[in-house]
Amino acid sequence: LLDISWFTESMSAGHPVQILDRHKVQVQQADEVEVAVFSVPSYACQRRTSLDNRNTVLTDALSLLAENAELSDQDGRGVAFRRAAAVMKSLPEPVTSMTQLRGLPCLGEHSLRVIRDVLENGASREVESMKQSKQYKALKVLTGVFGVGAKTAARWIREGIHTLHQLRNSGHTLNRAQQAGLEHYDDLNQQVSKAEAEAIQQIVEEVVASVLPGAKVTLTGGFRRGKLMGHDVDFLITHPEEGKEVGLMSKVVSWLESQGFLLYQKTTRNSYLVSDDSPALPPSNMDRFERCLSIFKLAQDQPHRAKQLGALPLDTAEHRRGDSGLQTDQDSCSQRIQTPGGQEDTKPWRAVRVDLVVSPISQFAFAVLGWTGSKLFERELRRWAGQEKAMSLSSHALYDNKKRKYLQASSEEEIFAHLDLEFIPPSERNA
Ligand code: DCT
Ligand code: MG
Repeated sequence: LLDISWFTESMSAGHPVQILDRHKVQVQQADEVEVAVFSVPSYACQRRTSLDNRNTVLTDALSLLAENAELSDQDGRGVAFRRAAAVMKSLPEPVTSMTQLRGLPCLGEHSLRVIRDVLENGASREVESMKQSKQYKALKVLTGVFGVGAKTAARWIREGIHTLHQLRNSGHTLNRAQQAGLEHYDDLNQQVSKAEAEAIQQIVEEVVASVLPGAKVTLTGGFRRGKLMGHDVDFLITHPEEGKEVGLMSKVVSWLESQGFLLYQKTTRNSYLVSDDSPALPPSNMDRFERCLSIFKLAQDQPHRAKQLGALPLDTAEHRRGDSGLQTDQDSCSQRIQTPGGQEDTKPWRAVRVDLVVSPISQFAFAVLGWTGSKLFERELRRWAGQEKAMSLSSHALYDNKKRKYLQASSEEEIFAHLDLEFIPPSERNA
């Protein structure tokens, strides 16, 4: 359970060692001061990481360095800082001294330097000066526009564009996503609450039930891991009968569009085929499902309405529809969400990023595992599968490279078992 060999050899040097729990051992040192020394397994998918982070100052610093590396198109450095931050997130207690970190995995020289600075000075000088840098500020502002990635932002910065005002006046032709991103910039850079996510879930469930009875909607992403806030809302839709889900996305999107719920949407088709002789893995695990990236128009009082709705008995569907404002009649719907007088600050709706994904039931367990996150937890699951088990994991399938066959699973638990991993519930995948 605990790998403390490094520790007993290098540190305890004859002092009594007491195992406290899975991630901590206590050493009685010669001077009688007790220090908790942490021990964690090296892959994030072997660890339980709840939302109760005891080291937020350290993880915020490391996460900012990770973000800056990703925004600067340095993914390798980004992953290294993400891994270091994830190790700190999994620790059961606040770190108070560098000795406690001896032998922990994923802490490179640079991360250790940052941690030391925070422990000794309360903040990392490198992180503080990065936050103030013109380059970082411009990257944050520009990639904050939906549809703008690190490469585009870097190109604009090289042309001297650092602000939204400069972007608007640059004469650049923006694509449809970027135009919507600029238009709804403030809303999309404001966090989405759990109540707002639930309100959108209610709308999505209603439309899915009406176009394909029996289809199931699952809230995935950060909200499934128990987060109270997120940058978007992620849904996975399936039907218990294989094949029934075909054509579902276009019907759902048409309905939402006709009711004025979508400010922007882009749907991509399912292009994944399981072939008999090869794993047929997509280049990324994200892009082979039928998927709709959208910007939802959510009425501001929708969370409140959703709560009221939830309290009503099931047999009042007719009544519910009238009460909730989820009319199937276009006029009444658009009336409800139109801006009276067109004043921005009083607009009774907000824009929210919503991702809809449709999966056939045969791939559902892999899809729900792949879409629950966190991003690092997913990356580590795939790395574990490849490096430790000679398997290829995606959000469609698991392929055993030695046995040369796909391993079937109808639940997340079965996938963890195939991978020889202890099951980690969604609320403990917050790496
Ligand atoms: N995902 C992944 N790899 C990516 C992008 C996403 O594995 N490159 C998975 C993990 C999380 C899930 O998809 C949803 O993605 P996000 O919405 O970006 O993540 P989140 O955890 O839901 O974050 P937030 O709460 O901020 O929305
Ligand atoms: Mg999300």
